[in-house]
Amino acid sequence: MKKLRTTIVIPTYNEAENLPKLVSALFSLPLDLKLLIVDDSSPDGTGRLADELAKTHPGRIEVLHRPGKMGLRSAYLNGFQKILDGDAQAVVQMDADFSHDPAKLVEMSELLKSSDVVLGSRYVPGGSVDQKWPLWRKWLSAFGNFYARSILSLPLHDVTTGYRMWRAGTLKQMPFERIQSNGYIFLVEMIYLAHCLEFKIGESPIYFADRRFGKSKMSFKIQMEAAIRIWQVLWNYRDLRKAGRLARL
Ligand SMILES: Nc1nc2c(ncn2[C@@H]2O[C@H](COP(=O)(O)OP(=O)(O)OP(=O)(O)O)[C@@H](O)[C@H]2O)c(=O)[nH]1
Ligand SMILES: [Mg+2]
Repeated sequence: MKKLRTTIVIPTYNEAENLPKLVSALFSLPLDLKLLIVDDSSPDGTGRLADELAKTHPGRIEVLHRPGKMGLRSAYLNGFQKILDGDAQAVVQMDADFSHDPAKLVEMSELLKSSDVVLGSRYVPGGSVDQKWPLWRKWLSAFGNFYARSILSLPLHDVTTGYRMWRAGTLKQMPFERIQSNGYIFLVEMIYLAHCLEFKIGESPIYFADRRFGKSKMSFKIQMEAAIRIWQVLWNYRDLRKAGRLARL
């Protein structure tokens, strides 16, 4: 079976210690992979490192340099815009800090054969989070998920995971201009939009490891903000819920 031409979008902010190791772990996989690194002028020099890696892997790594820290939402939307004109058949969203195990991409590619998008899920049987994760973080992640999927009536288990594999054709049908929220909620909003447009969403179990190197950017404030914004997402797509697929025409 011919391998899917897959491009991985990796947003980076201060991931100099992780990036070289992540690149070699990815290119050692039995998959047809290209990488697009979206770096926001990381003070630790991740951008320069990415350029060097691109030189050593000609045609397989591209780097998008952005002037300053602009958040996850625009990092991914800028990345998608750049990729979707190309010949990628599948597009992956993944963090650079080894929280997402590269080896899982093989299983996710398998499930993508019968799905429009596959989530790397911590909350399906076989999925789990790092035991070393502080209790507040475990609790917040599990509750945040329960909260989001209940309010949005999403028949899924892990709606905040940042590890996803999309069919390029599915992403091309997503009205990105309607997506407003940033950070965590951006991830929830994207999968909610895919659900409202009736795309087939699969969940593949993953083990979410705590960040290997570098400082955590997670905070209680970010989570509280997310809890409030969920209602806005519900309101923003009320038309799609009503009209279902028709709304896309
Ligand atoms: N380009 C870009 N990348 C970002 C930005 N914020 C985070 N990232 C990257 O997005 C990915 C996810 O961010 P993380 O900091 O790992 O978020 P997290 O997993 O919720 O929290 P920690 O791992 O505990 O910090 C990582 O690869 C980050 O380097 C940003 O503003 N711009
Ligand atoms: Mg992380």
